[in-house]
Amino acid sequence: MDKVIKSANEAAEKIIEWSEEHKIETCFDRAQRMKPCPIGASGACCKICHMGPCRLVRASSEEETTGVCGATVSTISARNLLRMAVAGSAAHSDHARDMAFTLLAAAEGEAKDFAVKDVRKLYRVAGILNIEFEGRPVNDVARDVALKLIEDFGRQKGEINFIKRAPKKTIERWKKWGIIPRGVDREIAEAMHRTHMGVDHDPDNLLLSALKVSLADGWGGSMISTDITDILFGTPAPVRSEASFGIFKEDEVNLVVHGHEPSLAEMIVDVVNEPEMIEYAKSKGAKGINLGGMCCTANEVLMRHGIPTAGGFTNQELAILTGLVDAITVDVQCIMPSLAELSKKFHTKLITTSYKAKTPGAMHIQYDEHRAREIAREIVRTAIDNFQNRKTEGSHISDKFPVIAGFSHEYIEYMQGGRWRASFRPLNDAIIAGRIRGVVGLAGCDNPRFPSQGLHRFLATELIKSDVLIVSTGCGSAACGTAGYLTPEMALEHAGPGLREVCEAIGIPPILHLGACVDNSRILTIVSAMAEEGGLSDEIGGMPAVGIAPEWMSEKAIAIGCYLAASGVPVIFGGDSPVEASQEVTHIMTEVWFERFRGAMHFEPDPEKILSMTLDYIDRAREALKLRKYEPGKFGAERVLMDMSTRRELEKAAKPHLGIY
Ligand code: SF4
Ligand code: MSK
Repeated sequence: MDKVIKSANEAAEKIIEWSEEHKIETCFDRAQRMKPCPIGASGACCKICHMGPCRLVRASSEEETTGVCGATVSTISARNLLRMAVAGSAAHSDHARDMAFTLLAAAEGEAKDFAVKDVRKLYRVAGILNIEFEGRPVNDVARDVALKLIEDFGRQKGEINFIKRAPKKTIERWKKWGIIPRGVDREIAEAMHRTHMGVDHDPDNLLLSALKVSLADGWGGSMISTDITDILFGTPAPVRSEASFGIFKEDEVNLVVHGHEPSLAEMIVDVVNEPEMIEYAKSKGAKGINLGGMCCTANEVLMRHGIPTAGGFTNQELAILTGLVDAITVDVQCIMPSLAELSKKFHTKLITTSYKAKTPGAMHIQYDEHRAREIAREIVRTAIDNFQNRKTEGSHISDKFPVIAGFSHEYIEYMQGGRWRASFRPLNDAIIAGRIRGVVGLAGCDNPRFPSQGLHRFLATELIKSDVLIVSTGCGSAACGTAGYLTPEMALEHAGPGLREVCEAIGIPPILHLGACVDNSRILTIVSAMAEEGGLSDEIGGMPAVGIAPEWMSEKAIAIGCYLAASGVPVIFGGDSPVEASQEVTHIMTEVWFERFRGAMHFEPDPEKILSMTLDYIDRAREALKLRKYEPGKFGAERVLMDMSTRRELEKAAKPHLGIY
């Protein structure tokens, strides 16, 4: 029998083989054993009341089956999708709320370990919120920004503040279809009400609600989180680091930060560099303290500090299987409960830190932003104390790859013209000229139901070959990083001729790492800036841009897909469709949404088809915009991009975080 490839990541595959030899179970084994229920998987199962669960399996092709209450399969699958969008929006937005309260506590002097790091970004956001900032103390501005954004979560009427960052035409479409969100809390509550038994039965209406709640996430929750994180911890600018399991060191204390909320992780970055802490590690026989990241907390500290990443979602168990992790500290989201039992098989301490996210069998150290440094020190000491318990067993892997990360909206703007001419003009011009065919957001999770990370790798390689610039986030970035794709050399070796020229001129990789999954909001502001710059579409819809989540698994991915689709970006998800049971729902999410918003949400299990659909969307958008037909190696005239040395000459004074935009 042919060997089943469980991960396309060679280092991950070696660890999986080691786990099989040692009879230690991972998500890859469970994914093989636990086949999805075909009724639930296609969206045809309803369990929202106790007359059910109702499984809408047709007795024959003519017969329309309904639930006990009479709900059709279209109602049920739309309702299920809406509930996924609600949960995803809640997760991102609750994370954002914690960030807003941390900013408030820092501004009021209550969280003494934190302070505003990027004053320029604070002023930029204050300007958007119509908050006076000139001549005022930084903390006063920060407090007003925090309070105004906190208000947005519970806004009962009107519009959330950041909606106005979208192009006018995009907003008009939202107005026409009644999906401009109020506060995300209200939209979540209303959507849960609508999906309660016996309320909203109209699939189209339910799906509009999915768009509305997701817009509250994208332009509210997630965007708030991204902006506040930049304000507090610095707006990312390119940093060099490393990715994969080889980041762990045999002779140092290995501590991993995992999850999504970066404030504790930020403090841990600080604490592991304290001389007393390093001395303490040495007193326990280690040469030092090695901090690594996992999933999106990794992306946050990679983007801002160059902390290496062990990879994305499906790498979390495998990190423990190396036997080298002395402690793994987790905050919220995408944390496998299996880590508790697995870590007991090694010496690893699993430390939960949020009252919202506990796991039986884990050690709990409650995080509190008012005592951040003290708690971070306790965690780091716990890891150090555990170093001596390290056993020699484990699948030690030395593979690691260089990565360049840190492409914020602001840096992308800066890299195209420097401090004084920062703009999106060169990118638009390169697209107009056909040097860049289009832009793809390659995002979303990695998933053990595929040879994990393989779809990300396949699409990344094929798209850049076709001169498509990729912006990546979340575990999509991790999949690319652990494959060695996040380097400028990737452009030289694999990119098509036009994209290669652009990357060479600016000195960037063809895949730009934008951050965590919450930072998909950066895609919204980037495409809005492209629309504002002119020469392409005057709204987000109609841009030669597509979103892909080839290995998605999380409800957050559904919320992201919905807010991108509502904003005008066609999105293609990999794997089987969770609304497959209803042709009507599928039709609404693809054709009807495209007609109304110029965005859509497809589910397509065949990777080759994902690729051809993506290129087709891009080429059709180019045609509609009357841009020259894309032909590899043939470009029209465009402005000359400034190369790195010219730009450096021009702005020797520009400093990361304070001077890049
Ligand atoms: Fe069944 Fe209707 Fe209850 Fe859903 S709401 S479980 S379809 S009876
Ligand atoms: S961590 S939501 S597996 S991207 Fe953001 Fe990765 Fe998906 Fe979680």
